[in-house]
Amino acid sequence: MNDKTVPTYAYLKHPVTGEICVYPGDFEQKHCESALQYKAKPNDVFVCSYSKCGTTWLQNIIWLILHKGEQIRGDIRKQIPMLEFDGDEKLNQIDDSKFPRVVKTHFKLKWVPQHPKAKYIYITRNPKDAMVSYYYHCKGFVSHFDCEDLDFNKLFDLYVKGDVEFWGYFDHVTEWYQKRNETNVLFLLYEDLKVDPKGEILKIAEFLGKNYFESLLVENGKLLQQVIQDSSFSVMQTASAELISLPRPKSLPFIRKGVIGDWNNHLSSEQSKIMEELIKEKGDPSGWSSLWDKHENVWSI
Ligand code: PPS
Repeated sequence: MNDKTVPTYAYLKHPVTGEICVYPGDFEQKHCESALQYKAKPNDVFVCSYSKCGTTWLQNIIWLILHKGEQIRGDIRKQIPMLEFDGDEKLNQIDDSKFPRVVKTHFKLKWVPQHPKAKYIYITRNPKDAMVSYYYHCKGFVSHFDCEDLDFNKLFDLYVKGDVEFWGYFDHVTEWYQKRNETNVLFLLYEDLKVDPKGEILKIAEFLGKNYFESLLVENGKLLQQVIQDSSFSVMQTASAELISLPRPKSLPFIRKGVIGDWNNHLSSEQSKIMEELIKEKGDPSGWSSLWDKHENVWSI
């Protein structure tokens, strides 16, 4: 019988290289193989992240910008498929003749299909908060992880070792951070989006294309205000159950708390220190460890 105090994972194999990718436990080899067949198209927009770093928020913002303020209706995965779960067939069913196809993925960089004209928007978040959010993620998605009695401390140990989905946060961020200056990559912080949604939304629109940027500003920035409002935490939390149709307990909404620093309520001082050492070890060589220096409230207790 599975140990219900830790998440269950599926170890799926790259059909060519034989490398292993860690998926939530209820996924099968066919999902991984289908994902790897997808060929990126020139006008695709990839929303890339490690889990729980603000992906859904970013997806919603991109959608609102591309669709001139028209909201996502129903399950977000129907409009914005997830590469590793929905695969080649579902992605190719999306009609991209009017609007670019938007693709969500948590895959490590080298598994993400590349096209020189496609756009890649990466979002990250401080790993202490991402870990806490991941705890509630696993607790809420019993069908994926089969861990009704999830133990926070055990999950923490797995998280810092990278023994969690998609091989963990730390290498994921390192690889994407090194790619951040390429012209078709935009690298964002969850915390920047929290502090300055207007500035970050304009930055995203500019990256998507001059026409999107300009249309946000016409009529005194009417569309910009609408995008800010419809991607706000309160609006998205109200729509949470509709956006994410996979069942979750009512007490654990997918759009949960949406704050900076919730780790203060969960991590022991020893766990906090372990994270800090890891951030230094993994983030100092490429420089991503200083990403949050401008946000005093991220690390303060
Ligand atoms: S997933 O499952 O990996 O795609 O999750 P992801 O969307 O990356 O991250 C979920 C966390 O993002 C928070 N969230 C938001 N915060 C602020 N504003 C808005 N609009 C918003 N939308 C989603 C969500 O609440 C999760 O964070 P926590 O800390 O658990 O609340």
